[in-house]
Amino acid sequence: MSLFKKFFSKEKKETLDKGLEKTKTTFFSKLSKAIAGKSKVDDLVLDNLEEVLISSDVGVATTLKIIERIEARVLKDSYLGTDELNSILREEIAGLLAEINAGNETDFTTPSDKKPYVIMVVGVNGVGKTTTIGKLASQFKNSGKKVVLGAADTFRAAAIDQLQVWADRVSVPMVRQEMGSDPASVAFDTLKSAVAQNADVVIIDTAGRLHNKINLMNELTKIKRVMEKVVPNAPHEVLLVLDGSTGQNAFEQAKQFTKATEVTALAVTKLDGTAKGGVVIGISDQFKIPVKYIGVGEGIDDLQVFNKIEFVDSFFK
Ligand SMILES: Nc1nc2c(ncn2[C@@H]2O[C@H](COP(=O)(O)OP(=O)(O)OP(=O)(O)O)[C@@H](O)[C@H]2O)c(=O)[nH]1
Ligand SMILES: [Mg+2]
Repeated sequence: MSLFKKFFSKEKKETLDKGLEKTKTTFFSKLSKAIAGKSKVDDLVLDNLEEVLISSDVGVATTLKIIERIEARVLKDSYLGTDELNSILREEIAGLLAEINAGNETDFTTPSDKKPYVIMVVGVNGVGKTTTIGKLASQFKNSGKKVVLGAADTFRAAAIDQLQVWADRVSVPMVRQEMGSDPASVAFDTLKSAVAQNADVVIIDTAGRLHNKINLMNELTKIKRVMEKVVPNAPHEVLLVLDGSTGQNAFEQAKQFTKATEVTALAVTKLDGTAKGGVVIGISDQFKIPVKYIGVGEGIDDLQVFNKIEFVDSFFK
């Protein structure tokens, strides 16, 4: 590994540590209350631990899995001290995530055999789609990729301008039309332009809010269909953005979206400033769709490729 890369890994780690600070402080203070006055991991401690995990937005199903694993260890070892609980939890959570066939990447990359690689970004309003696109564009550009953005959220004029601000900031071209124009037509133009420019990556912003949910899903389907006409198999990635600070709500959105449209990757944003960061563990465990990115701040560099080992390391540091 080059020195340069090491330097950035360290930066990445610091950003992640800082981003997860609130989640960690809250979690470990609850945990210490849960084991106060107890030296042995017994049923009561396990009950309390279950409550701590659930209230930390890890999700019921994933919490039960973790508790079962610890229960099995208690049975096997017959005595487990509460002073070991931290490291046991760490091992069990790491073990659970290790079984998932995702979260192994560390760098921002796109497959070079798909050119342009088309990413369509979806999610309900306010979750951080446009911001995530800006951050992604910056990362891809830094890694030498030619990026084109498409402003297919034509529902609000401000949405187009907001993406334009990011495009200017990152210095990448953006394709836009008037507010109210057909989003599928914007997507079509964007792909045409990307092909003409020999671009490597296209990222398409979409509306999070329409008159109703059915309209929204129909629109997403239409955008997808039109893109395929320009680039076969596009979009290669449908990235669902979830607001991590909404905890269980993020789970619900993931369920609803994945039912209605084909989602291939997840981004969980706003993990900074929330105590609900445990949601990433639950979402990783419960959805077959991989968590690919996490948002840990509003800044341009505050998007990270989700890596489960780094995440657990930072959580239990
Ligand atoms: N703290 C923090 N804020 C974030 C993060 N990601 C996005 N935001 C903020 O969340 C707010 C909404 O982000 P947008 O990118 O506009 O969300 P959107 O999904 O495009 O919203 P609509 O266009 O209304 O559908 C903005 O104020 C962002 O700065 C993050 O990782 N951390
Ligand atoms: Mg937006």
